[in-house]
Amino acid sequence: MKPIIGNTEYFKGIGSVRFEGKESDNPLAYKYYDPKRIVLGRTMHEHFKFAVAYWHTFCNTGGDPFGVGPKNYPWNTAADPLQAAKDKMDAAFEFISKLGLEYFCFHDYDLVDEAETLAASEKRLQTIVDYGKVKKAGTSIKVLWGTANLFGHPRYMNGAATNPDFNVVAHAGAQVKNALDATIALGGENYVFWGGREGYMSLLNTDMKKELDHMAQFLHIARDYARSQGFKGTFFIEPKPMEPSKHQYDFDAATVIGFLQKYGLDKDFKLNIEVNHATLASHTFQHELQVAVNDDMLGSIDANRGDYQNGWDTDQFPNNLYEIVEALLVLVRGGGLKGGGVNFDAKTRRNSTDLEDIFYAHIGAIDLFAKGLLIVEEIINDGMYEELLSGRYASFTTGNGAKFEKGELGLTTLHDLAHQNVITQLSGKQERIENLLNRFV
Ligand code: XUL
Ligand code: CO
Repeated sequence: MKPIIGNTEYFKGIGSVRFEGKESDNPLAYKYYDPKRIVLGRTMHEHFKFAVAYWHTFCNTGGDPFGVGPKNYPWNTAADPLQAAKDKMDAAFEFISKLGLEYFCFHDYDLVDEAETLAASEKRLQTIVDYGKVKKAGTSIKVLWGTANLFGHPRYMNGAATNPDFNVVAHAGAQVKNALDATIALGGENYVFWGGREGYMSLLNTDMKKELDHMAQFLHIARDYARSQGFKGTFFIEPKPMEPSKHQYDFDAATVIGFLQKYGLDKDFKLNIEVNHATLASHTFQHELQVAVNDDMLGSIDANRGDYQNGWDTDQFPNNLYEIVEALLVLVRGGGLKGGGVNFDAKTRRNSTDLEDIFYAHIGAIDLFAKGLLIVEEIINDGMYEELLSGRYASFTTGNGAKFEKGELGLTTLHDLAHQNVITQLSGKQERIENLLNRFV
C-alpha cells in the first residue's frame, strides 16, 4: 500500500515500513511480521488485524497527574477545532498506511474535540466523518471498532448508562447513536462498550440492581438502533475491574459473560479483552482469553501490558515474548478472534517525545505478536504440548470417564465405583510443560 499523505507530510523521512526479516538491522522494518505469510492455515494479517488506537497515538500528549503533556504533535496546532481534526486525520492515515496496516479504533471525541453543546458536537463529528469517508475511499483503511467517550466529561461523574439521572442517560444515548453512525459511515466492523464510569464509588449511595438493569436496557436499545441502520458487526464489552470507579460493573470476562447471558445480550455481544485490565483483575491475560473462549465470546483484544511494580493501567506497548506465546496459544487453540483484531490500546512513555517513537512502539509490538505466532505454530506442530495437556484427561476418553461426560452416570454409581477404584497419583507436570515451551521461545 502506498503511503497516504495529506497536504502536509507529518512523518518526513519515514517511508513504508516493510518486512525485511530477522537479519535486518533497520529499526523501521518488520523482522517477523510478514502479513501475507501463512501460519497455521491463515495469513498473519488475518490472524491479527492490527489496529492503531486513535486516542493514544494521535491525541494523548503524555500528560499525567503531575504535569502537562510534553509531546508536541505537529497535527495539533490549528486553533480551529475542525482544522485540527482534519490535520489529525491526515496524520492518522499517513501513519497507518506507512505501517502497512488497515485498521484504527476511535472514540467519538478522539476524531474531533467535543463542542459546547450537543448540537455543535454532532455537527463537528458529522463534518470530520464526511472528511474521513473521502479519505478512506479507494484505500483499504477502515475501522476495527468505534466507541463513545462516556467517561471524560464531568456530566458522567456518576456514570453514563448507569447514571442515577435520566437526563445524563439520554445524553449518553445521543453520544452512542452518533458514535454508531460514525462507525458505520467509516466502515466499522465492530463497536465497543468499555464501561468507563459504569460502576460506583460507594454502595451507600448506589442502587446496584437498578443501575445494572439500566445498563442492560441501554445496551439493548443501542444494539437495536445499530441493527436498524444495517450494522452487521459484533458489539464488544471490554471488561475492567477498577479505575476510574472503585467497583466497575464489567469487572472481568466471567462477570461480563454472566451479565450478557442474564440479560439476553449474548448473541450480539462478545468480549474485547485487554491485557492490562486482566492483570488489574488479578488474572493473567491468558486466563481472561480462555474464559472468553470457553463461551465462544472471544471477539477482540486490546494489546498492551501493565507494570509488575505498580497497580494501575500503564497501557505500555507489549514486549514480553513469553507472555505473548502463552496468550497466543490460548487464542489460536480457541479458534482465533471472532470478528475483531488486535488494537494497540497502548501509549509511548511520557518522555518518548520523538515522532518516530510511535513507529518503533507499533513495529516492536507487531513483531512481538508475529514472532509469538511463529513460536505457537512450532509448538502446535510439534504436538507434544497437546499430548501432555490431553494426557491429563485421558481417564475421560473411554470407560466410566466417558460415560460420566455423557451424563450417563449418577452419583450412586460414582459412589459404587469409588469403592472399587484405586487412585494413583497423577502429576500436574507443570515444570515439564514450562520447559517444553522454553524449547521453542
Ligand atoms: C480504558 C480503555 C479504553 C477502551 C475504549 O482503560 O481501555 O481506552 O479501550 O474506551
Ligand atoms: Co482498552
